[in-house]
Amino acid sequence: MSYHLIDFKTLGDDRGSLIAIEEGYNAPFDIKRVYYIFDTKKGIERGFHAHINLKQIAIAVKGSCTFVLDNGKQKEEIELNSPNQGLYIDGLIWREMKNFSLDCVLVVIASEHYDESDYIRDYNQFLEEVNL
Ligand code: T46
Repeated sequence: MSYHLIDFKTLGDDRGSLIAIEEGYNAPFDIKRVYYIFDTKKGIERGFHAHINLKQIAIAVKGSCTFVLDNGKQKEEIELNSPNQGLYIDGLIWREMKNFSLDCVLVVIASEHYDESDYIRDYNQFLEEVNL
């Protein structure tokens, strides 16, 4: 279980910018799914779960939001506010998302198809899993 920020190389020219995310290069897993979160209402908080196996990269391609990441021992807040940066999260990290700007578009690239059985949505169960 771990997380870190990834800086994406911007491929730009005088027309503007472009970023490519490619399996095995700047995405350290096989990409099976992409989803995006947008139109998040003012004051809404999301997440409140961990994953058992899923690896993901979250990118605020527009606007900003804050991830609260908890490994069962300590919590850290990371603000995503740039299409040039992705937050890689691997497995058993409890995550909460907050402070969504009204224009935030959060793109998430995932290593597995959607599977509700991979979610741990109970914080005490998460702590038990982390301490196994
Ligand atoms: C995560 C954070 C960053 C699907 O049917 N397919 C999907 O691929 C996803 C991601 C969700 N859903 C359904 C399940 C729920 O009925 O969409 C609804 C909202 O999902 P959820 O409440 O899990 O959304 P968030 O924002 O709390 O969490 C999401 C991801 O689920 C999660 O994996 O790490 O974003």
